Amino acid sequence: MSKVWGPALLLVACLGAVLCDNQCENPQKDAQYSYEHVFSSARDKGVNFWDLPGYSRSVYAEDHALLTPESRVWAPNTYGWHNSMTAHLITPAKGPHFTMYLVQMKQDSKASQLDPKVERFVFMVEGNVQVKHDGKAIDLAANDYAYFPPGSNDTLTSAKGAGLCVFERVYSKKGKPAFQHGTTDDRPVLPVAPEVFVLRKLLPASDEFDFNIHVMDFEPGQYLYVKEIHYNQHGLLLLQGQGIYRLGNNWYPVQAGDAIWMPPFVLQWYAALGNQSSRYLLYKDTNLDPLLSP
Ligand code: UGY
Ligand code: MN
Repeated sequence: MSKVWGPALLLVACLGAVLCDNQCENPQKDAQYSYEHVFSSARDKGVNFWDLPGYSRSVYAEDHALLTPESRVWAPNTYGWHNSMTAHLITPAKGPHFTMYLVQMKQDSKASQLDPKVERFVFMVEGNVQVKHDGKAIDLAANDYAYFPPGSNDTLTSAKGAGLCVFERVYSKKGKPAFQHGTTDDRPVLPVAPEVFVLRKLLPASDEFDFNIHVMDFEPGQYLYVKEIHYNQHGLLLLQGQGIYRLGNNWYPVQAGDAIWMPPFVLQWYAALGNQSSRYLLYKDTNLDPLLSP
């Protein structure tokens, strides 16, 4: 460098430094970039859509619905659930004759007295509740259940909190179904051949009951043999596992926590996938004359 250019360049650099201290700074100089998603191995396994703004797997169509956890709307103390939050997933608003909803009971919470026309089934997902039936206290924990017939005066309280899945409907028969309670895995496994899943029914199959709650277990790779179409209605909660649920001509990837509404005659089929067994809870109306019943 010549003797003239050296000092001149130094002067320009110093001037620049002084001026740009306030005015010429690159506004993005301090921006934090993170490009780890471009080549991350996690991306090869699939994008985690869970928190993507505006994205939901939920679908509410004319002939079926898939209700995934990110679209649950929780309401406080709905219809007499005291100190509790409820998220209704299925109601008669879209045609079903039953409701299916989740309840988060907090500390020192209780359920309402039932409308005398309504029967209620409660499945325990987590936590503890106490039922008082005919003066007797019954403690329920995960996988336990209780059925309250129409006109029941029994109470249901939780001292420390609980998570429940509840099914209710207006009783539609002339019988006198009795209070029931128990533990899912104590119920007998019923024959289903040529199906391969494990089936338990939580209520008696006797004629006075107008619905039942099935618990169905599939090992990964097992699937429904019958691609079912039937007049019965279903409300389903996937308690564990993942797989593909076919509803009409839609094949939905599903995972634990997802709920499904199946009205009469929707084509339905399930295949369990992944590395964990699938278990789902399924409302099904039963013992009803399809000609005379809604
Ligand atoms: O009993 C049922 O209707 C039952 N197999 N349906 C279902 O799993 N979608
Ligand atoms: Mn079915």
